[in-house]
Amino acid sequence: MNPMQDNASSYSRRKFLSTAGMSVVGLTLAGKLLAGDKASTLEVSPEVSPVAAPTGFTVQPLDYSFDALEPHIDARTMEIHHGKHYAGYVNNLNKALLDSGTIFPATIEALIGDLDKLPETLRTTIRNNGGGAANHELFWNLLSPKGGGQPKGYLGNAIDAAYGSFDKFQESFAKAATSRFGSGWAWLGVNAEGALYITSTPNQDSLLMRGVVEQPGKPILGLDVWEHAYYLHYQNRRADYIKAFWNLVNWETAEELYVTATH
Ligand code: MN3
Repeated sequence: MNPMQDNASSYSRRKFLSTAGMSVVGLTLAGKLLAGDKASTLEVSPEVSPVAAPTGFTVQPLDYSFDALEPHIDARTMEIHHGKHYAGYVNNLNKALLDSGTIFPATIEALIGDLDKLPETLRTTIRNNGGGAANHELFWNLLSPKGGGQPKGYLGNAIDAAYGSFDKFQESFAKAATSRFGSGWAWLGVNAEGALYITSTPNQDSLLMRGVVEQPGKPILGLDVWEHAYYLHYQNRRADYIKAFWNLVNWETAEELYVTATH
């Protein structure tokens, strides 16, 4: 089987499963609300329940096992990172939206792209937890036990054109990742003009956050440089973790993101 095709179809399948998963959660929550309301004795069949928008985002499963990225990222780190940190962002995001009675948008990306539209009291919570959820979902999809090597196709050409060579691109990206003080992310993004750029953001800020980050755009490649992403195995050696990251990059996913962002 052509590995590129395999990868693309598994990415689409994951997206579909995630959308399907959201409506299941929506129905479950709607059912619970009805069950808790004593005035209502209506029995609503989930099949005919008119739930249009999702009322809860799901924790997306990894499509590889926790130990699949070893020796570059260890199993225990992946287990805690996915099961505690990432799941925590999703759960906190859902709680903030439910508690405030905010209507759930179709996607987390839509929500964090327009933080200005949210009530001021919600903005920081959604910025941190919506950003955390979206950034990690992207990150999981950009890692693969079969990853590494160099980008080909449109993205490979664009990287060569913008940075001179893949090696020089890696150097610039690693510099952004190393010099991000404290917790944050290093990014390769595409701006409104369709040009590639390398940057980093603090905390869980996403390139999608217009009016918030210095250089908004669409993320193509992201690297989590929070200590929770590497400390168990690498301790303070962030540079070694960044070096190991190149063995895991799923360039087919990055190509898909680049083509979607620029065509
Ligand atoms: Mn993280």
